[in-house]
Amino acid sequence: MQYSEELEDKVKYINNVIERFLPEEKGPQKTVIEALNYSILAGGKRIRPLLMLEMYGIVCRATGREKREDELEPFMASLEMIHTYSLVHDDLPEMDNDDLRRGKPTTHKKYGQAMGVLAGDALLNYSVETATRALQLKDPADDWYKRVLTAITVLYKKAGIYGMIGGQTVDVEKNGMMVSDEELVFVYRNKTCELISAALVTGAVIAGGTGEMIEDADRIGEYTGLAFQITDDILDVISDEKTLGKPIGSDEKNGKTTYVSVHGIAKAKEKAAEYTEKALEIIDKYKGSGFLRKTVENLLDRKY
Ligand code: GRG
Repeated sequence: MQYSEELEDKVKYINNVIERFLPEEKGPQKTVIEALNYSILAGGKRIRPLLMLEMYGIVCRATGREKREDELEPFMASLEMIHTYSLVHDDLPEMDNDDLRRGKPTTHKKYGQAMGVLAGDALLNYSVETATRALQLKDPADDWYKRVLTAITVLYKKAGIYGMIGGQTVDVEKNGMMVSDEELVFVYRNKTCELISAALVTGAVIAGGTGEMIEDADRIGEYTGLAFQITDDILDVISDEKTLGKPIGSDEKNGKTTYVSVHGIAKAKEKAAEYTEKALEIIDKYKGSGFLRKTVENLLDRKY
């Protein structure tokens, strides 16, 4: 099968998983559930669940553990909920104040600001409710509870103050200021890389990977995340609103220092390629990692 067909099948499968875990739109709280479902079903590349799925398969192969994708499903859905909440809150007037996301009106534009805040909160809370459903999947007798609790610890640490929220805090506080290279890397590592690492590490943990495999997953995430964020900075300058599904020039509008504003497009492309190469070096240690390799390579040439 061609890479693009395989990708399409996998994204279709991931979308189906996400839909299965979403709450029913009923009850007096129906509006917030509608806003939650609207935000997560608005589209998106589903990169994080895809990376999780690939790392899970690679580590199952390396450890000889039977591949049972159903054990990963609550985590794929949960991580996409965390990611979506971060986008919903990032778009709020108090943050980036954007009207368009994934080609559709942002959640607060469609449902109002209060529902925008609540839908983000609901997504984060529901992500925990979703991840903990994994506990019901298997008998606790084997090491299943240990793997699930380790994965949950990884997910929420990397999404929290020592991860994504920490990076976003510095990003918000430094808005409109020149920042040093060191501060910029801190923001990128935390705001972007930690959630990408969370995907890969969760896949490795649920597959019962060794310490070395989990460490490798974390490093692949860090390098892929740095390349991903620099590419995001480039697209914010060179793409267009229709392709990107969100307004371009948002970094400049918000007075943000980015790798592109400091070093220019050519150097940014070089740096993103360099980080991608570092991720590929680790990926190539593993048998059956061809699809992950191609995915990480393709992120460099993505158009949105
Ligand atoms: C509000 C706590 C909080 C955090 C916000 C994720 C984030 C932190 C801000 C969004 C803006 C931004 C540039 C984030 C960096 C990560 C990134 C490039 C997100 C976009 O991810 P994609 O391209 O989006 O995977 P889709 O729509 O494809 O899922």
